[in-house]
Order: sequence, then structure tokens, then C-alpha cells
Amino acid sequence: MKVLITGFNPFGGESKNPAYEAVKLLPDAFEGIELVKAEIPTAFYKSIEVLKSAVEREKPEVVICVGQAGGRFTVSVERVAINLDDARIPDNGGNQPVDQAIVEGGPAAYFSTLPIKAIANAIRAGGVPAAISNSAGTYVCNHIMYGLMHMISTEFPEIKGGFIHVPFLEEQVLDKPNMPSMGLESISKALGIAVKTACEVDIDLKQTEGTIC
Ligand code: PCA
Repeated sequence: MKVLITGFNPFGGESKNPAYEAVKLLPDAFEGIELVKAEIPTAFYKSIEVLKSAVEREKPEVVICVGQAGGRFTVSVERVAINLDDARIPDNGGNQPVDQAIVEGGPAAYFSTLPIKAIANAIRAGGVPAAISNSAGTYVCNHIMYGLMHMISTEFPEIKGGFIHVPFLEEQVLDKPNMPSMGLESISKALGIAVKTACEVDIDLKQTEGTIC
């Protein structure tokens, strides 16, 4: 199977983005899977263009986009993307959309078509903390997840796709008291497990991972 996995470039004053750092560490091929990696700019609009050309060029069967979620304790498998940009800080291109639809007239939200619970379970079984997240935020990660799911829904219905957020690296929190972090090897291991599980599992686990607000 062919999998496209993407990671964002650094943003918000950080010199590294754990997403792409961890993606880079993954092997190009393992267990019958061909893995294509791409770095995506942390920029509204442009990120979807770069992703779309990679999808058209590579014709993957699975697409997993990965981003940094500073402040999260676990690898977070995102369940849903909403049709809204509301940027707290400008992106790397200076864009700061507020309350703008990503696709004018598009559905309010799209669900991931990855087996999210099987992925979270498999990552935990591999010894790395993981959970389902019910919000990818309103910044570039939600933007690209919505863009990916819209692309899949309208043009590539055979592709399975979704998004995973990862915590800061240890080196990123040295100057941030009380901020959670995770080692690069653990993040990369988790992403490798996510890729394998996405290829192997067609029907997701029916077990609760819900939250009470
Ligand atoms: N994280 C940001 C955008 C790029 C990234 O790695 C986010 O969560 O929206």
C-alpha cells in the first residue's frame, strides 16, 4: 500500500516542528507499505495546494497529515475538522483569517476516515500515550484536515485520510515551565504505528473513547 504522510514546517517562533521531525525519521518502506513524506508550509490556503499536488502526484491509498499541538500530553488522533478558520496568530505567510469558511458552502464538518480508535489503541499498545481528540482547533491544522477531507469527499473517495496532532519535543519546552512534551523517538514510533494500523484496519473499533465535557 502507498501512504502519504505530511508534517508542517515550524511556526509561531519555534525552530522545529515535531511533526515533520518525526515524519522524517520514518523508514521509506516497511511491512509492504511504501511511505511518501512531504513537508507542508504552515500557511492557510498554500498548505492545501501543496497537499493536493502531492496527492495528485503520488496517488496514495492513505493520507495522514501531522501537526504540532503545543500543550497536549498525548499523540492526538483527530476525529473531526470544521469548516472554519479563526487564527489566533498569523501563519507563516502573514495570513490571519477570522471566522472564514474554508470551503464556501461546504459541509460544517468532516469526520476522519482513518480507523481512529484502532490507531489510538495500537499506539498505546506500543507504549506511547495516545488519545482521540474531538477538536483540531481553528488554525492551519484544522484547515488542512478539512481541505484533505473535502478533497477526498469530492475527488478521491477511495483514499482514507485524517490528521494526527503531536506534543512539543522535550527541547521545545526547556524554556516553557509546566508544558508537556514527548521524545522524538516516541512520536515517530507512534506515527509508524498509525500508518500500519491505517493500512491494516478497515472497520474501526467500537469502543468508547468519548469525553464528558
Ligand atoms: N500545528 C498548527 C499548524 C501547524 C502545526 O504544526 C495547528 O495545530 O494548527
